[in-house]
Amino acid sequence: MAKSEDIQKAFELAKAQYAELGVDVEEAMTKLENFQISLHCWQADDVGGFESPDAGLSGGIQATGNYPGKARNMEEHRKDVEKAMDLIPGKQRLNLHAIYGDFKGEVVDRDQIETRHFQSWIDWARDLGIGIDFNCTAFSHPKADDNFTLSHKNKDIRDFWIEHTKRCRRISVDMGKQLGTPCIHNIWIPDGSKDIPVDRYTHRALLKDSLDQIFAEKLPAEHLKDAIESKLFGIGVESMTVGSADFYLGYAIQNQTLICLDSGHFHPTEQVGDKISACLLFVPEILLHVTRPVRWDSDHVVTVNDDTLLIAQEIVRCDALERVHMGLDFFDASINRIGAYVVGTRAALQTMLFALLEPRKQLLEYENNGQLFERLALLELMKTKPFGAVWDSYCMQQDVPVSQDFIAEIQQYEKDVLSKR
Ligand code: RNT
Ligand code: ZN
Repeated sequence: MAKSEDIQKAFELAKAQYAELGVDVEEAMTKLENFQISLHCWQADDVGGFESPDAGLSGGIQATGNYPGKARNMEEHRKDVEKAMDLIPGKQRLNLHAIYGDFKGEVVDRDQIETRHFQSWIDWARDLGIGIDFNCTAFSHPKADDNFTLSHKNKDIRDFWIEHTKRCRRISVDMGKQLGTPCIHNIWIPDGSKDIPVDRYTHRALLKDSLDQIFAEKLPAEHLKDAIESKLFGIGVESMTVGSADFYLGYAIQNQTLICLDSGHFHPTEQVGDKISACLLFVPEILLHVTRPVRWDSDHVVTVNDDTLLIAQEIVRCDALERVHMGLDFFDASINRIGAYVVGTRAALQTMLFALLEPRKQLLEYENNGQLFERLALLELMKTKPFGAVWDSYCMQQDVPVSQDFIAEIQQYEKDVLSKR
């Protein structure tokens, strides 16, 4: 167990070192506390959901691994998410997918869902004092079997998904209203084709028309924020994705929706961090799906790496903590799933804290004076500063396990709960 006096002592020393560089550590910690990450519900059960026990995952996404202890029902799922949240400093939101409704054994098709199917989630969130974000689910369904949904050439299929998405937006409004914090509804669809199509244009025109129909219903902005998520490719959808980056950025700018940038949805040499300042000039707000693409869109657990750091740094450097919403989007079934949640979310928060501890004034001065060696030197120096002491103190202040202590807690949970499933 880490000793609280030692943590406090180390923190005081750290604070002084940062102060020397003009960094106010307490202010950074307060800003971090107000920055809420949206925890994706789908890490708990490999994007399974509660529609039917044996529904397979489709849409070109995949959770690999078969680690024992996966949540099999809503009760286990909530317990796992609560456990993860208990081990992460600060408050998080929950990011729900439509397939996670509380259907109570009833078969409810996607074009039939209503707020009542999510009421128990809203009540659960209210009890925890957290907000909810929401997603329509346009995959893992017979009407998405050929990987076309909102851009399908068959009008009946398109209409089915339009109806589903319209309902999801209305449910989002109820979530936002009841919980007193706007719900971000994100649209991601798998639409695309494995081999080279000869008619991309019609699919994209159809997607545009479907979105126009969906957004034609004006809903209160104080309860709902609309986001749309682009992608480069998926498994089995390698040659063309209808909702590409150009498509959705164009749509988001024209319609002033949020754009959702997923770290795994671009060419590996592109950096999502670089896109933040560009998008902020043209769309009102940004949603992020932070994940770790290892060689492809593999959705590994987030770690503190250069890509995640640049995202955090750009949010802070653009002074956009209120305009950029961070959701996570990894699903690793090969390790303890609660451990994955905790490591990934803590890592995302750590990158934010690291960015908030940057000596901004000095760095800017160097840059504006053309003192570029000095800028590089200071950026490198920051990597040697006692960041860990501030992080530990933050965890202690937030009443969550400090340093390595969360590892034992997850092992205990595995022993007591997960291994009995
Ligand atoms: C898929 C997208 C999408 C999904 C979730 C489950 O490539 O990233 O956001 O991961 O909706
Ligand atoms: Zn995503």
